[in-house]
Amino acid sequence: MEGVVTRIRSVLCEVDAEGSSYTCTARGRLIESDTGESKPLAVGDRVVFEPTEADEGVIEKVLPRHTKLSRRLPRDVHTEHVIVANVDRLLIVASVRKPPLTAGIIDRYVIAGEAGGLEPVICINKTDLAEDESEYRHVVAAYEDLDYPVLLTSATQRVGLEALKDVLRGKSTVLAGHSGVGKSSLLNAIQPGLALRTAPVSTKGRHTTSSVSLLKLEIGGYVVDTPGIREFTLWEIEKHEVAQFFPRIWELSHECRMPDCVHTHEPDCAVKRALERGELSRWRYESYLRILESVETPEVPRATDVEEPEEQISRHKRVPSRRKRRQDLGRRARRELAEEDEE
Ligand SMILES: Nc1nc2c(ncn2[C@@H]2O[C@H](COP(=O)(O)OP(=O)(O)OP(=O)(O)O)[C@@H](O)[C@H]2O)c(=O)[nH]1
Ligand SMILES: [Mg+2]
Ligand SMILES: [Zn+2]
Repeated sequence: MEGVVTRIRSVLCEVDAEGSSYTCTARGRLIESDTGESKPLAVGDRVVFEPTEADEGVIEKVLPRHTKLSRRLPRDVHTEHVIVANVDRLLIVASVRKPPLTAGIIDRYVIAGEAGGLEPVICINKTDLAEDESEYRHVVAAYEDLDYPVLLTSATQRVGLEALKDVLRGKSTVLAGHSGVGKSSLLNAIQPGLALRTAPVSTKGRHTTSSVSLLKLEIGGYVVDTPGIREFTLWEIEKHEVAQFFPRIWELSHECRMPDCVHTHEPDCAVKRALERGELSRWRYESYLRILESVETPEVPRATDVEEPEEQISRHKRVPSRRKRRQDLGRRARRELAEEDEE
């Protein structure tokens, strides 16, 4: 049968196929792989599986992905972590305050989205906490200038939800952004039946959503809720490629003297010249510099975001034999689902 992975927990995947949900294990090589991916299976993957019981099965293979949102694992430059596969849009959620609005993370996600074939949309939530619009106006203007749609929402005051629905309707969309910005709250606001867990950002560094999951929307379409990720480091982007994601800088770069100019210290650089003449926004140039730097050095993690998704399958963890896993499967699945319900 063919289905879609909706959630991954430890060595178990939930797969939706023909209107039913199956709890599946995967063939060994799909769990421990040498493909340079930390976890060859991701939520959103289309898979071929063999049903073994009424609601259980074994995943045989993963079909090719048409999009992916990836990051580089912290402390391991050679390992790609695919957060989600095959979704159309990336809704980058930030908040006006609590946590404060920063452009760095938005830029990073915009680039990861573009690189993985997803359409980025920016959502600035918690507008109710702003004293006035000037707190976020510059951010809205900057991304609208780049032709990215920007939504302004308040999940608690129910502001901007119709526009949000228009973005989500009939598409598959992944929500990403720091812990506590209100990703799960926004989804609950447009579909209360989802009943996703939400909580104030705690000082103990706890995040609320603990695993990535694919959910069906009543208005049509799918959404993927994700936990805030501590270190979102870009995967497979080289320094000289960064400018391609900043259209104005890219345009100017053709006039730089050095063919591999990264516009920081090189002589006769058209980008720096435009900056001095006020023809390029300093704010965008600073974003560019931050991304350039982050391509080599990971961003400073926020205490509240998860270090590793909890369901992460470690490459070094010993994988039990298939027979043992099958034996454990039914019992574990039932226990984990029961625990989930309690949350
Ligand atoms: N004032 C205000 N608070 C909000 C708004 N949206 C969410 N919150 C609050 O912000 C806190 C965090 O919201 P969550 O929805 O759990 O945030 P999240 O982005 O899902 O966080 P993680 O799951 O940890 O990544 C909760 O206490 C929400 O009630 C908003 O629009 N305005
Ligand atoms: Mg959440
Ligand atoms: Zn240059």
